[in-house]
Amino acid sequence: MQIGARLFEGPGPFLMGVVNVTPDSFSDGGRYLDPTQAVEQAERLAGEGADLVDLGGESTRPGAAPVDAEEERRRVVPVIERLRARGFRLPISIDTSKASVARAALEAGADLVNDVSALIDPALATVVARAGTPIVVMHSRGTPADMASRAGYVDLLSEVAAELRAALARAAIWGIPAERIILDPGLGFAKTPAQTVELLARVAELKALGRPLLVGPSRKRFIGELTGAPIESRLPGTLAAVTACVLAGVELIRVHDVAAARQASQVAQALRSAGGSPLLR
Ligand code: HH2
Repeated sequence: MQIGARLFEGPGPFLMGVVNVTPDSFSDGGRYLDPTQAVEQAERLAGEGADLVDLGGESTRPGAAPVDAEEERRRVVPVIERLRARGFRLPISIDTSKASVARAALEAGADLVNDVSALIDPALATVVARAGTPIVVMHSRGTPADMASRAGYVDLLSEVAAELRAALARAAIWGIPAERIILDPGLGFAKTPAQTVELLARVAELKALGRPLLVGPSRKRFIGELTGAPIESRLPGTLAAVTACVLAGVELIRVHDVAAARQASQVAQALRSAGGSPLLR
């Protein structure tokens, strides 16, 4: 898939480095709210081996306070403009569910949209369809305010797959061809920690949807539930999850700690190429 000036082809895995330009993101809130710090962090992640970066101006953690579009634009657009002015060479993804933020970010130099709302807004779809960029369509239910109460599934895997398939159908109607869509099971979004573990363990089944997969396990609550580790100490658990993603054939992995994830993914990819993954049999 062409994303910006780069071609993402082959088995990957490609690493998406996270830069949250927010005061309240669950693991790095407040650290990169200042545009200078956000720019430095994006450049640091590029130096660590990120293949693309994901900029977000609104936290999506459960119960996060909504941010209006103007404030979200004010947070992310200057960062994109500065990165492009400085010759930043990686594709930039804009993590937003708001059409006006996506439009402004794409105009400022972003290359793709990361939509954590499972593409429910036709206005956002129209922006992406007109721009002709790729989009990440992530599975979720409801909003960060109510998603925790919507984690009722009879058959988790088939319901997530069916809801992603429905999002692909909406995208087609709204003018976004399947070739431009990356699918994401949405770890932790309208899922309990136990459901998140099941989804990660069975993520290879979602390859039947026929699109590249992106998975975001980084520092998430299921790791804390399994290990008791606080957010700032979840890197080892994150790397175990990154390894599982690579062995399952996931193409893109969204992480905060790119250098460490790069090493884990290189080893996991070597194991996978050597034919040793039972997940693939
Ligand atoms: N997870 C988060 C945010 N955006 N996008 C995709 N496609 N997949 C994910 O799993 C995903 C995502 C949550 O993590 P983070 O950005 O660190 O936190 P916050 O939402 O609090 O800013």
